Amino acid sequence: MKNIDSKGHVTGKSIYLDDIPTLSGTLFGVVFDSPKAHGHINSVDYSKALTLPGVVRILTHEDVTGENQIGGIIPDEPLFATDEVHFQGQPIALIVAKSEHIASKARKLIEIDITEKEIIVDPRIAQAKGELIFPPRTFKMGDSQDAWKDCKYIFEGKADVNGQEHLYIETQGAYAQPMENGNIRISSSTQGPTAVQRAAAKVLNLGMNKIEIDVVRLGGGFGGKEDQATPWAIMAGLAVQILQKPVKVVLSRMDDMRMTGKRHPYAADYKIGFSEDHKILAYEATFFQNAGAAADLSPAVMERTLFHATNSYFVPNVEVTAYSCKTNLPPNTAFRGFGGPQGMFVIEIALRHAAKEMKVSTFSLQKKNLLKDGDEFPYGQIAGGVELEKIWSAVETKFSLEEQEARVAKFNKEHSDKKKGLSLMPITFGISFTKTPMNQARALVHIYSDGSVGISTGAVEMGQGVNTKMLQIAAQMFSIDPQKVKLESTNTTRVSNTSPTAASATADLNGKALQNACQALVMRLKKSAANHFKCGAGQVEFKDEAIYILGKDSHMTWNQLVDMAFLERVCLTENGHYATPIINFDKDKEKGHPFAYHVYGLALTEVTVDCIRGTYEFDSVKLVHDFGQSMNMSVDLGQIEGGLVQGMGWMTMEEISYDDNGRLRSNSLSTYKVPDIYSVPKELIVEPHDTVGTEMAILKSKAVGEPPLMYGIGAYFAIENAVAAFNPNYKLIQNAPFTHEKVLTGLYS
Ligand code: MTE
Ligand code: LUZ
Ligand code: MOS
Repeated sequence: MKNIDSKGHVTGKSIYLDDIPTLSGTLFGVVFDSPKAHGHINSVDYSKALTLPGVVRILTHEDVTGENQIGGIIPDEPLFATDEVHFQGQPIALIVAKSEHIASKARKLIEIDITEKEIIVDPRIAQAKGELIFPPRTFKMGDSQDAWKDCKYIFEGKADVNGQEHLYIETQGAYAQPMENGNIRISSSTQGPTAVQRAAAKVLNLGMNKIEIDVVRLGGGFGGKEDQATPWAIMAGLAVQILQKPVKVVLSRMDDMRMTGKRHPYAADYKIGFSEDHKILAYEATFFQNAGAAADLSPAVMERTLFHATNSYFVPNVEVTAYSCKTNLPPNTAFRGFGGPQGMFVIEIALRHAAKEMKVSTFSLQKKNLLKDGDEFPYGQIAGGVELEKIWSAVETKFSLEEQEARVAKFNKEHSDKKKGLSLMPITFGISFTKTPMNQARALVHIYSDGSVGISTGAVEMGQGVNTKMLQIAAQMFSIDPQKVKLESTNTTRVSNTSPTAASATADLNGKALQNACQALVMRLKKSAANHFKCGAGQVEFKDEAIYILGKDSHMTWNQLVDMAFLERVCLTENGHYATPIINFDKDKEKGHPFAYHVYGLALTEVTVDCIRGTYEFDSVKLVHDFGQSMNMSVDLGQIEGGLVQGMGWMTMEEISYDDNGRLRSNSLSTYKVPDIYSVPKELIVEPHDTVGTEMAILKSKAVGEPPLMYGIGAYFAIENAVAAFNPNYKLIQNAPFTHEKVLTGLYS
């Protein structure tokens, strides 16, 4: 089954926030934000802006009817700055006008006087000064301090990895409308409708029941709308509450890039020790997470860095500590992989470092230390269904690894101006929200009296194809034509208290809730059929819209059965609930079983570096991925391809740059380079790993949203190997992304 959105997308008929027809009288909001990264606001003069014809009102913290607070995990982030600003781009006011153009013009007329304070942009400096968002955490297994004495080889170093701009095609935005009795309806481009609803209720001093959030789909989220879709929706809601007019707030690209947080940059220290036979005996790391000026999702992101600090390797003695460092940057947030990629990058750096010093191939170190079934993760979960060794041999044989290595070596011998590099990047990614209570979902199913079906879940479609998967599940459960099923928008009045669409777990959680709802309806309808045919409900079967009794076609159709049940006054609506079993995590002990399962895979990357120019092209990425039993291979392949290229962009060309004053220099698409079709590897092969899958995944089809991003880390190491092939004196730079400038430096220093 094809993605149900493909036609709408290519014909331009799919509806995004900005396609919702505006009601007459709609007003438009533009955010006035801080021009300084840290300081005390002495005064703001709105008088000139207010006199501009068409400006209706300028809302500030003084207009907030409830609490001026939007922090989700820690209440440390005001909706509008009061007397202090903590990052450039921090919202101070919302200019509401008759058009966006007028509001933008008015913004230039606002005068602000700020006394600047010390600006910190470096997480190590923040940590040294004790500027932390919350106390550090440590995951520990075995005794690394004691293990150093048993190590034949020990290596220490530093690794840095930059952030990443989400660059969803659809920028942040919301459209709010007044309803009767003070109720407000907000269409929001959010991954977390309930997060928006909860925060809006707090700021507007209303019950959550008075605020309805509706989401049709997003033009991409990638984590950037898990938490950070909230302020714009609340601003629109607040303007509605005060002005009783529909209000739309959609950020321009540059406003979006300046005001919103990104993937967290990390700095790290590591120490790794090996036995004589190259087994990792101990690993220690300290992570300095650049959180920005407020917590946002940083505590959860930091936790996942610790969860994935040993990537796909078994290490008996581990001690990893992370600091969430408060800096004067926009609060950084969720981004595909959610801190996991940063943790994995550091141990891959450590392995590369060790391989260089030990004069062995990185591949041999990686392979020798792969996680096996029954191994314990530093957080206490016992690894199950580990497929890494099988996947490794699959890559060796399916892609003739030795031949490829020989071919690359030959090429490098024969060429002096171009060099090729290879890398292998294994991934192990835990599926579930690491905060156990978030692993629950609900679905609402209506069977209409004509036999058609409408389903609502808490899942938000953002391009990942979750709606297609939901529709497939309902059609399969009822054994009806998918054309008969309609997917409703994600709406808090139909499905409440939802977890955000995140953690790659959306299809699992919402799909299983949907299965439960459908199952209850199937049982009810079977009972009606059994009464009619005077048989047991267990003898009734649904097959291709026909009702079978004891394996024989009864000549009653699905539509007829539904109609009959309706006339019998059977309830044709059901709400399904699902909560992931087994999982748990004890934060005091930092031990538990947080993940329903893990996703495994291995990517083989080949790059050619132009050693005159410092440029590079990716010849191929060939990977073996553990889909379980994919329920929709075309959707899942799309996720692998997109995730991989997004990860490659992060590791190669995407370079977020803030100056020492906290000003974003990479503030538009002319200064922030992202992968395009030419960046895609010339050859891209995705081989599904042959496996049975797990019952914890929906229809045994494992979560696929985030894991493939981490294959992109292989791009960094492939480039590095090519550079090292050119320059025997190459010193490891240990700093991603590996931009062309860094390649040139590496080649000629
Ligand atoms: N794919 C597309 N096309 N657009 C997106 O915004 N977000 C990613 C991933 N794939 C994203 C995407 C992220 S960050 C996550 S967590 C998952 O999709 C969320 O959806 P899922 O839980 O249904 O996999
Ligand atoms: N969001 C979240 C996530 O709140 N918790 C998580 O564990 C998570 N993991 C990945 C992506 N988003
Ligand atoms: Mo994805 S970072 O969980 O939105």
